[in-house]
Amino acid sequence: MIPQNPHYKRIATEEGWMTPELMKMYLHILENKTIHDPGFFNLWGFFAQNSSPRAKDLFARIQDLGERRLSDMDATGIDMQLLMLTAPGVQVFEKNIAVDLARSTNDQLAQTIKAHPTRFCGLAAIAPQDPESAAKEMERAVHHLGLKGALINSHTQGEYLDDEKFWAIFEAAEALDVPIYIHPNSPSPQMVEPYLSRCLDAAICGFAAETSLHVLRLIVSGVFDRFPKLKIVLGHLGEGLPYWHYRIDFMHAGIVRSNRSEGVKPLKKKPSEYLRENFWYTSSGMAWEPAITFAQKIMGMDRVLYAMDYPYQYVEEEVLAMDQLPLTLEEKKMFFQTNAQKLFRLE
Ligand code: 1DF
Ligand code: MN
Repeated sequence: MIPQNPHYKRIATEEGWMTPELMKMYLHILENKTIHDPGFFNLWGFFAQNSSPRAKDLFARIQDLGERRLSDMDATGIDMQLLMLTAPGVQVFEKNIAVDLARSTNDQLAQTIKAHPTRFCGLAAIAPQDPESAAKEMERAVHHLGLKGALINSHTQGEYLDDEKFWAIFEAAEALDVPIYIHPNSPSPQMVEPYLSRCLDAAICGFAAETSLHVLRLIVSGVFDRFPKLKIVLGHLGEGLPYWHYRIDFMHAGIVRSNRSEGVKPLKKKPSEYLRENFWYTSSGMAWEPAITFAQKIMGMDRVLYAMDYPYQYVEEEVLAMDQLPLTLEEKKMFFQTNAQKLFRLE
């Protein structure tokens, strides 16, 4: 049992959940091989079907929105979780099924939050397969369910959001002034192959490769010139991107100058300026002082937020280590509490 911190609330901002109904649907895919997505099979073949203690434990925890989760939060000193439907959410399903499932899971999430409003808040699942419906669902979730933004688990069946057919989603997020959390997914079918045989496709590396690729596609496409107020949240301290700002800026400028690719047009700003102005990073799975300090230095103190990534990363003493970060009390409060309250407009 880790006591609450007297100086700040600890809000964890990338916390996974799913319904038993969704788990059944994943099992159906696994058993009947109804989709082509090797990353999905490797990830959920483990968590849904493996008999190791880690998989069994996760299987139970991820589906619980009641006593077990609350007692786990108490045990690890977490005051509040920002809940998001675990990856890949509804994005692996056929369009109409995904649209319905996003609605029904968002309704269930809203019920959970209503039952424990001081412990839970959440983001809406949306189905990018149907961008217009996704935009409408985001609006419904924010205006009628009290959810704080939307979640997209990187690629949708191998497609990336830099394709303009998806931009109704960004238009809605900008108009509602709510963030979109781009959570990792396994690398798309086009890129996953060499990751598989060494089990590098999931959280060890593939997630960050896939998600950072997605973000760079977005930036280079000019989406932030079209939607300059768009707010994007990334986990895992920005999926490696903070380390790359300098090189991305240098190389992008060269590609533009030499007119090297049809897919690269001049932008109003440098890539790193969008990363600093349109993005927020959470510390999910990266409870590591040098990396957090570096991300804060690159992004600013007000853009790095605490996350645990429950139940995938469930480390009891993690918050105690984070309480010891080399920050002033005011900065620690920003990291654990007020940055999240501002970005997600929590009460
Ligand atoms: C894993 C990690 C799985 C994260 C996740 O969702 C996830 C994992 C399926 O360890 O396989 O959200 N994560 O964000 O690091
Ligand atoms: Mn996660």
